[in-house]
Amino acid sequence: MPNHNVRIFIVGPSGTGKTTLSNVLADLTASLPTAPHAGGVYRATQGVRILEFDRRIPPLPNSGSTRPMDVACEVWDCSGSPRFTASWPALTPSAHAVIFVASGETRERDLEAWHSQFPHLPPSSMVLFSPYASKSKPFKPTSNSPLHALPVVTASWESDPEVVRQEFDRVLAGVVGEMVGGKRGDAGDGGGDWAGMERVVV
Ligand SMILES: Nc1nc2c(ncn2[C@@H]2O[C@H](COP(=O)(O)OP(=O)(O)O)[C@@H](O)[C@H]2O)c(=O)[nH]1
Ligand SMILES: [Mg+2]
Repeated sequence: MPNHNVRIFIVGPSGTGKTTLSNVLADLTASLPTAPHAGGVYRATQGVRILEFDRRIPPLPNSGSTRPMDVACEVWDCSGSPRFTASWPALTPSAHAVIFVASGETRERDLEAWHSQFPHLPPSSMVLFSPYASKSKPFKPTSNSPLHALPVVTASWESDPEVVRQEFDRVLAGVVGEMVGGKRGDAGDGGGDWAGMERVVV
């Protein structure tokens, strides 16, 4: 049985690779879509797709334990379409962590609009993925943006999936550390399902 339940949102504009990243994290590599440049067809995520899987992370520093921890992850692969923004305020407060995915073409103010949906989360529970391989250049927040406080990971999930998983585990460890310290509640029951939500248990 996993020790903790953590809910992670993956957000950002359409076509930046959120669904691909979610599949890599859940080890669903067999179901990775073929990129359009390789003859595949882009399918936009409708509403939100929830992936449930377990991760084993190293013992927390200063915890006194030498045992790895099993974490039940609930990854919310969110649609980047503005059609779904009305649902955001009802959903985002339950997030323990958030991963932003951006390309070099992403407008900073668009990503800041997503960022403003998570005022309850510290920067340590956020990370910005901008895979260098997929686009000409990574996204780089300007110094006066709230996004500037976040680590930017440019590793590609195609060539460096282990680096991507390590960064994910680092964010998980931060959240679990706060749960152990009593600063956060658990995700507990995932709540009901609704139209526009697809749940995948890995
Ligand atoms: N070459 C390459 N293509 C990618 C990468 N990540 C995503 N893609 C492709 O970009 C398209 C959009 O990806 P998707 O994950 O659906 O983006 P989403 O709209 O943010 O969920 C898909 O056709 C993917 O196959 C990447 O790292 N490298
Ligand atoms: Mg998608």
